[in-house]
Amino acid sequence: MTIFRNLINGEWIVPHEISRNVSPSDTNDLVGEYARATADEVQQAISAARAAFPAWSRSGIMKRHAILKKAGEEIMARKDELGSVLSREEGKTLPEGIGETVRAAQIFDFFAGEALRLSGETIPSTRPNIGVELTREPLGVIGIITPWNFPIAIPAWKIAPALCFGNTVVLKPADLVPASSWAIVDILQRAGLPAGVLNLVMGRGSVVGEAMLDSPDLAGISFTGSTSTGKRIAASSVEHNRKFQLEMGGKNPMVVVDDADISVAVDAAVNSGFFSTGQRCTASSRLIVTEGIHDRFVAAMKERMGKLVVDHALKSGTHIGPVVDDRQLTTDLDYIEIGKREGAQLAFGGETISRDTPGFYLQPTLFTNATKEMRISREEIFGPVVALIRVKNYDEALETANDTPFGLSSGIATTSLKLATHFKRNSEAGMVMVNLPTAGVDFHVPFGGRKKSSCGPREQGRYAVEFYTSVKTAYTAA
Ligand code: UN1
Repeated sequence: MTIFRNLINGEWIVPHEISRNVSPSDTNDLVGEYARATADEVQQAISAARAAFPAWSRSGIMKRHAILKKAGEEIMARKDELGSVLSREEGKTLPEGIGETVRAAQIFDFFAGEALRLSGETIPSTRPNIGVELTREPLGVIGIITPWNFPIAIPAWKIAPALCFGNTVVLKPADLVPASSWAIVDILQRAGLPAGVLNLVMGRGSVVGEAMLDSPDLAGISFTGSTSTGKRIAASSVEHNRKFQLEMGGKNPMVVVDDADISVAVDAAVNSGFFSTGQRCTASSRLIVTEGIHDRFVAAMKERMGKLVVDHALKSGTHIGPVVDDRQLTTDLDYIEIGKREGAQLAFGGETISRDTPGFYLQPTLFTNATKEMRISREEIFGPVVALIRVKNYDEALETANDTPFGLSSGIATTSLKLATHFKRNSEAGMVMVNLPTAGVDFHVPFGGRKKSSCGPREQGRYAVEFYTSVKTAYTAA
């Protein structure tokens, strides 16, 4: 079997260590064998990216535009194949895998355009006969560390803007899902990137991630993943005076008030609670429901949940694929036990299921009668496990929605313009959705949260320029 290698300075490197990329839908299905980088190789990758930076940063916008555009076109042309590899390695359903691949292609297309739209400002000085110019320049080498739950979209939305604005990159994808990152690196390399501009160091966080954090030569790190790793990245970045951008956990509330359209509310709650197996930092893991609609909403949720098919990610008709691996399944099951012990009522699910293939299948799970103090209402589980909290009225719902250390996204189901407007203004989240799932965002607008969810400038859309460039203020006496 081919071993997929790391890319350093334009060379595919013979590996010292290998990881087996196994499908969570079928643990007998080996997606591929992938290299694991050593700390030394990480240093070589960073040095290569440093050496490539001066020429790449001056390569001109047309070259960067052309490479990103070409890469986006190839990803789009191969969406079915890449989407299927993604679904095999991560476990989300095939339509979800293909959808995510299309999103990655659109992101490359968007940033191909952004390369051409980079602009600055000229401003009169406070002193006569002096001009002030503001320009944006790339930072240098960017370290990119990505999670397992969006194996192609998240690498795309970090790599594309980094390259677009003239930075060079060292990419470390999650050890669980290297195939999608390997594919985009291969595509970008063939699209014409000079050696060293983009380097791939697949492997373990404890080796590869740590070596990146310890390096004084990274000008910035963009990270999506757990809160604990995010804190480590922040601490090491302060030490090295390096820019950082962190997207971490969520415990996103979906408020359902008495006047909600019940089918809209159930659609939004089921989608954002259980699709992608609940493994999205934007998932609605708390449903906050007012008294007048509570019983009808719970009954409608249970009915819908009964129709959800949990099965192999590639099977047609599957709504929910497996949990990503045995460790995450253990975490989910531990939280289900915690919920029961805390006194919440298990209204649906809670059990693992067996299917034709050996995989990590778990029923979508709903707890009712949860309180806002319970751990299942406060801690991010990252699985298809949702806690429903009953409240008296909208005011209590808003207060409960905001009573969380996190602040990524939030949602409300209502037919009232007044409540929708009030919620949009007063929700303490970076992204607010009205009559929509809290997950499943557009690729061309800013993404990010508040409180413990995020740190640093927003990702995506035009706002991505904030992280990936530094502003220069130049004064000229005329
Ligand atoms: C989405 O909801 O469409 O890790 C994207 C995550 C987020 C991405 C969510 N950074 O789940």
